Amino acid sequence: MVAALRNVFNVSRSPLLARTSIRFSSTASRQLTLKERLAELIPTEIEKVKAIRAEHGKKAFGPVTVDQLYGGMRGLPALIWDGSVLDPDEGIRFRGKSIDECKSLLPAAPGGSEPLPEGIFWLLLTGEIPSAEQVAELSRDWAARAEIPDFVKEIIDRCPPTLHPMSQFSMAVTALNHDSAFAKAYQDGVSKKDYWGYTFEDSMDLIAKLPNIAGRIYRNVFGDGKLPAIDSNKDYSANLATLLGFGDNQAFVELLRLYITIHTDHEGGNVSAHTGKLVGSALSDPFLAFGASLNGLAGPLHGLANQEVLLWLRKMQSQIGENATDDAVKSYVWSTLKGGQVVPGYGHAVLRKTDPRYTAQREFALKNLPDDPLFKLVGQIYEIVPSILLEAGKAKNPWPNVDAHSGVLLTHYGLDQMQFYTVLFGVSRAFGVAAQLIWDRALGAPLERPKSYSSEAIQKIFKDKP
Ligand code: HAX
Repeated sequence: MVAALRNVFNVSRSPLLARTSIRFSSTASRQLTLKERLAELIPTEIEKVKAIRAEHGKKAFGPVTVDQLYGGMRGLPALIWDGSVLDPDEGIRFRGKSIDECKSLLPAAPGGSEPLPEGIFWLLLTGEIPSAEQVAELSRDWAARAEIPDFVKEIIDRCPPTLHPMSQFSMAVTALNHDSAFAKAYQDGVSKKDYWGYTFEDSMDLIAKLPNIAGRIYRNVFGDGKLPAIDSNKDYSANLATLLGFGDNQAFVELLRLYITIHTDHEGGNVSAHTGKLVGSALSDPFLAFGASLNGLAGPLHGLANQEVLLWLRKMQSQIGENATDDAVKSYVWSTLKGGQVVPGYGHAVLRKTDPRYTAQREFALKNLPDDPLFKLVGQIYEIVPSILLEAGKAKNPWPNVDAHSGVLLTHYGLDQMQFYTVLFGVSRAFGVAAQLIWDRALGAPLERPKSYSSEAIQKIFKDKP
């Protein structure tokens, strides 16, 4: 305890902490800020990793097959990330906690019941459940950092409305690198052991500025370009909802809290998380690293699938009508597969059961919009698609993933511009990528550089070997 307090005191005098909104206080009752708590945890974690490497570092971790080299590295053990772990059958656990446990343990807003995303960021970083006060302080801190530079506003305003919102989003996030604390500190010759503190500051700025960026893109492309101000008394999701024009709808605000929480992280190997980690390993700052993540998230096999699901559903409705029979839906699904396309929102590279993020959204829908026609269609499709995918015989997982459901909920509340859906996924994914970047810098993660082989080399290596 004494050591911990001494640690807090030392950290509070660091210039890095000068930018956090809680200052060191002599009152014993003040709770630690996220950065102070991290500063306490990092030395122990460094020792833990050292010990693991000393004991197990030279041990083999299972075979690698040639199929894995050609097959998108599926299942290849290659990364360490403690924030979340994905079990093929059970789905995601954030620091060991299931979505249901997060929903019951993480603080909710006064009068609300969904978890505040501020809480899952704390959990991802520390493995601990924050108090309501600590979460409220994060809301205030993010609101205080939310303003974006004028030149970033200009970049967004100059984009043609026909440019996909994800391209605008990635451009604006990349441009934030102009003010990166990490990039500046690196140029100034900062020591490696201090990297994490600057990465933390950039990550906090990144997350804080995303509502203003996302809101501006939304209002420019789909509205009149006018944006309300961030309210320093509101939580992150309430502010984002206000910027999008839905701040008065409490059910929508609650949906956003749940949405962001469950989309934050999905272990380390998915395209957006891994891209952020990879680019960050070159000591690119969090804005550059997360800009790259967004470009991966914008692909239709990853985050763009939520847009694709809605487009697919709308096309289905236009072809077979709104209250189509099961048989009509079945033949539409088959026509998708026979056309050489995927059924968006179904299948997964790791999961082998229904995605619990799908289930969490379904539970929200059952509570808040049980009679919504599109929700009913999603339920009807759930009864039909898995057996067709099984019969088609290719997909290893015939069950729905997170993207099969999210667009329907957003549409219900009037956010029916499906090209924007992946931007909301991107806002959420920043939490997981940022947490990973902070820990990577704290633990001194090296440059990522796996080995690639030519096909000729594979043939030579296995020549004469059965
Ligand atoms: N519809 C049709 N075919 C599918 C399919 C689907 N939903 N899911 C997989 N398949 C096919 C694959 O295209 C592949 O075909 P080929 O052998 O011809 O290449 C075959 O089944 C084997 O694929 P798999 O091993 O089961 O799946 P992968 O790990 O290769 O890919 C994907 C996982 C998520 C990309 C895949 O299931 C897919 O394309 N799903 C539809 C798109 C989607 O919903 N993406 C979002 C995933 C969740 C996510 O990341 N959200 O951000």
